[in-house]
Amino acid sequence: MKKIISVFFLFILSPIANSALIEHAGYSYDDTGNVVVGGGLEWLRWDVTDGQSIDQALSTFGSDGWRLANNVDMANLFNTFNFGMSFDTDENTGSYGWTEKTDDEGADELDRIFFAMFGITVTNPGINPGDDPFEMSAAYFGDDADGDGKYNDARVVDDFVNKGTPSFGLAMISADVVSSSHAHTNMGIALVRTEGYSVDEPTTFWLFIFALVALYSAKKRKN
Ligand SMILES: [Ca+2]
Ligand SMILES: [Ca+2]
Ligand SMILES: [Ca+2]
Ligand SMILES: [Ca+2]
Repeated sequence: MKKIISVFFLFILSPIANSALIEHAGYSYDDTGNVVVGGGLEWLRWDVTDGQSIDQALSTFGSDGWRLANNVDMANLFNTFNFGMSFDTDENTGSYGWTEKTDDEGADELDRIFFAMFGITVTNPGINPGDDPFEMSAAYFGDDADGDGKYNDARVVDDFVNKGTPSFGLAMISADVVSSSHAHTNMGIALVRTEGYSVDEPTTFWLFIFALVALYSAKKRKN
């Protein structure tokens, strides 16, 4: 019985023991899952919905409490990450800023931290061998409060080399880019839900209760 109990505790604790927490500016990501937490919201990693349209992503994940990130959510995320300029909350305003001007690919670079949290939605190798590849984490999002059927596009791009010419990394929000039925292989969908919404917690809770009951009956038998 003791052995069974130990196995149970190992099973319960293993996801915690193996996980690594990535943190930046109040946002955190436990790399055993698909959810970034920050600013009062949970964000589904953008590579999870890579290649889907807004309509597809909402029909797949909407029942788990996910909704499309609006322009305030996205401006808050990009402004809090602090890419070096101010992003607008208006759905008809695009903005962009440089994230880096030199290439050292350090894990502490803003683009690398963002990729680690939200996932990379496209990697294209350079045209020449040894070129720094094009890497991007990108997603469609938006309110469409003006009812024109157009949604927005957010992307974080690492510095890369294009036909021998170096390009800077950047963070960018573009306005009125796509309809809700448009899908692109390089783009995910930015879905958010209220922080604390979790479908995993009940499972962990009941496993914990089960282990406690097992412990109690083992003790009782011993006595
Ligand atoms: Ca518009
Ligand atoms: Ca970089
Ligand atoms: Ca619109
Ligand atoms: Ca690079």
